[in-house]
Amino acid sequence: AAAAPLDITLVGVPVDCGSAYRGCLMGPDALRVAGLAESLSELGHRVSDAGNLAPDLPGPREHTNPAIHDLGPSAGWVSALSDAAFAASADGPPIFLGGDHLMSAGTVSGVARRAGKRGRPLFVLWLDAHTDFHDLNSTRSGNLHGTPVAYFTGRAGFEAFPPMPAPVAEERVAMLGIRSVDAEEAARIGGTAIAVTDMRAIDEVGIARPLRAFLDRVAAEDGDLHVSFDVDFLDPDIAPAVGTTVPGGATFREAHLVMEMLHDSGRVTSLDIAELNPFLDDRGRTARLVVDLVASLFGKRVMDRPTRAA
Ligand code: HAR
Ligand code: MN
Ligand code: MN
Ligand code: MN
Repeated sequence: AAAAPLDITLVGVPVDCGSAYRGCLMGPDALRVAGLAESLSELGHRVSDAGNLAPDLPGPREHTNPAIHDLGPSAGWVSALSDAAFAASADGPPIFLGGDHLMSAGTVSGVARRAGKRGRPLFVLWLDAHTDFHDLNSTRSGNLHGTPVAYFTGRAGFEAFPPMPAPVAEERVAMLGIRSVDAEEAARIGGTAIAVTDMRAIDEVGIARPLRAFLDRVAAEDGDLHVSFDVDFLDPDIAPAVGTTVPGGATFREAHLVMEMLHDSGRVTSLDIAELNPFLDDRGRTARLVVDLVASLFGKRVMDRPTRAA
């Protein structure tokens, strides 16, 4: 069956100051070149490309944690993204084309305001090798893409960022694919209500069961659902274009199954694509895989894939 047509807005977020590896600023254009808009249009959706966003003026640049770099520009991105995400989510689902994962501090800020305006609870599905649960005091790398989940769940330690307007409740956050967690993050996330499904759990019970449980909770509360897809969720053998590869990630079929189940849920109201670094790609294969996965999320079926025809 054809997917119900949606009004999808693409928002380019060429941020790469949250990462130690330069290159994520080319992510939005790589996704465009790989045919993102065309593949969504082919599914019957109305797609508009809002172009690339620019950061607001830098915020404070000094912090007592000497490891932190690019604090001012990072705060400027969060501020600009919060407004842009709120605006872009008015009529249909926005897709935010990153950009490193710092982007999600801003996108979730904006879509949380949108959900609040609709009178719905916001849920966040975090697809990532990493928990990104540092605050500005705990990060040892100083790479602020390791902090967005702590920020948008309203934890302390983000005085240099714009205030999170409507913090997401911990019990409405689920993570899938986790396999690299720093000690400070592990100690703190264990004391929260965030549902962390690591790769061992996926090995043991499969990826569908924890996702189904989470989607049932979104439906039970009639929630909005933001999906934050870090490309390093995928195994580096199939998705080499990320700076922080971690072996043992989601397979091609696990990733498509997640996207297909998300589509079937009918719940997804916004999407981030984070950490794609085209400078590290192998003739565009990671970008093309990501475009295919996004198509699955927006209604493309594996059985429709021409390469699968018998
Ligand atoms: N935990 C590590 C740090 O804080 C790495 C986290 C960031 N890496 C990512 N985000 N790609 O998911 O430096
Ligand atoms: Mn602004
Ligand atoms: Mn991440
Ligand atoms: Mn990651």
